[in-house]
Amino acid sequence: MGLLCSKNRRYNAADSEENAQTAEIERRIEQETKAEKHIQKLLLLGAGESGKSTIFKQIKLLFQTGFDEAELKSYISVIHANVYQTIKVLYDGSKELAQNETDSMKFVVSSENKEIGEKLSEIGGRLDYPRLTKELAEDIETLWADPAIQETYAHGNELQLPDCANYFMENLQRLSDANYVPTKDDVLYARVRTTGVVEIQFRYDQTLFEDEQKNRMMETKELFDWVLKQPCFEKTSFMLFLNKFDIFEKKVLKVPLNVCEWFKDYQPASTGKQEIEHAYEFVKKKFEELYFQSTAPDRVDRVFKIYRTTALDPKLVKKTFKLVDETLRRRHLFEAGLL
Ligand SMILES: Nc1nc2c(ncn2[C@@H]2O[C@H](COP(=O)(O)OP(=O)(O)OP(=O)(O)O)[C@@H](O)[C@H]2O)c(=O)[nH]1
Ligand SMILES: [Mg+2]
Repeated sequence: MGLLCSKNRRYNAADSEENAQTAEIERRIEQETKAEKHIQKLLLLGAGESGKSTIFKQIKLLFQTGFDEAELKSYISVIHANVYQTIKVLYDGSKELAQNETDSMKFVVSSENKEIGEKLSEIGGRLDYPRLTKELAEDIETLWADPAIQETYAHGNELQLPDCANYFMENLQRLSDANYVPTKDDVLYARVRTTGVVEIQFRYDQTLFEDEQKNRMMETKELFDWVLKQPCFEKTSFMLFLNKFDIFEKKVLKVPLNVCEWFKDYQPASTGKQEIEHAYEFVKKKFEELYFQSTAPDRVDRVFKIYRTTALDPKLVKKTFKLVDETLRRRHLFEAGLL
């Protein structure tokens, strides 16, 4: 924040001074880039399923080598696994909802689809999944179209349903082709749990896969607060990505933000796009407050910025990373005494 103040002060100064300054910064950036002196290290921390791996994939696609055919093909088994996991969660979920929900009948799968459901649920529980054949894909399509499964899907936040569910269910024919090669989008949607990485989330009405009692947003809050206080991150800049904005903007109009304990003082102000902005600004402010609880406002050795992202959207990721890069380079020059 201090950095921004400093930048603004200079921008208020005479134009010529500003131009000379900008030219000098650009010259230095170019020089450093050529000398590869300016290497930014990025550590992505976030709760499970928040989109860390997806951001890394986008970086690879946008700024690095992309994926060759062999790499694309290596995702086939993961994508097929996602299909089986999805249909199992939905079928098992429908049985559970049929027992517990008040309006239970709407979750009961039609008798002719029950057999398909049992078979697919068994496959989905295996450690090794078979390759997705045309026959299996047709079974899955039939079950997916069952009204009870669609009702269950609408209750997805109560189940541990992967976000890629709808996308893969809509593409079953292509996915089961004998010569199937995943597309870039398929790879971005593919969901594989990364191990060994500390697990941010923008989900306020879901519990954690790891702990079903724990709300995902509360987990994120605690994680962020913890990270901010760690001595090893004392001088680290924080770029907070509030990811899955696409899901947030749909959800916020249906599920009030105040279902989450941290947001219980939230009051909806309007409808449509304005309400989305209002809700987003509220969440953003909560994270800013949290940040300033552990960082004095006049600190200039730590930068904190918040971005709304949709990791699946290459244009948005590209734009965000350009802004992040610019911020970090400025910080670097600030430290070097040039700003
Ligand atoms: N709709 C939507 N889906 C997303 C977004 N970002 C990621 N996903 C999907 O969410 C799922 C989980 O994303 P990952 O990148 O695997 O999450 P992660 O943080 O690496 O998860 P762990 O490795 O388990 O900690 C994948 O199916 C992604 O395609 C987003 O911005 N919008
Ligand atoms: Mg991951």
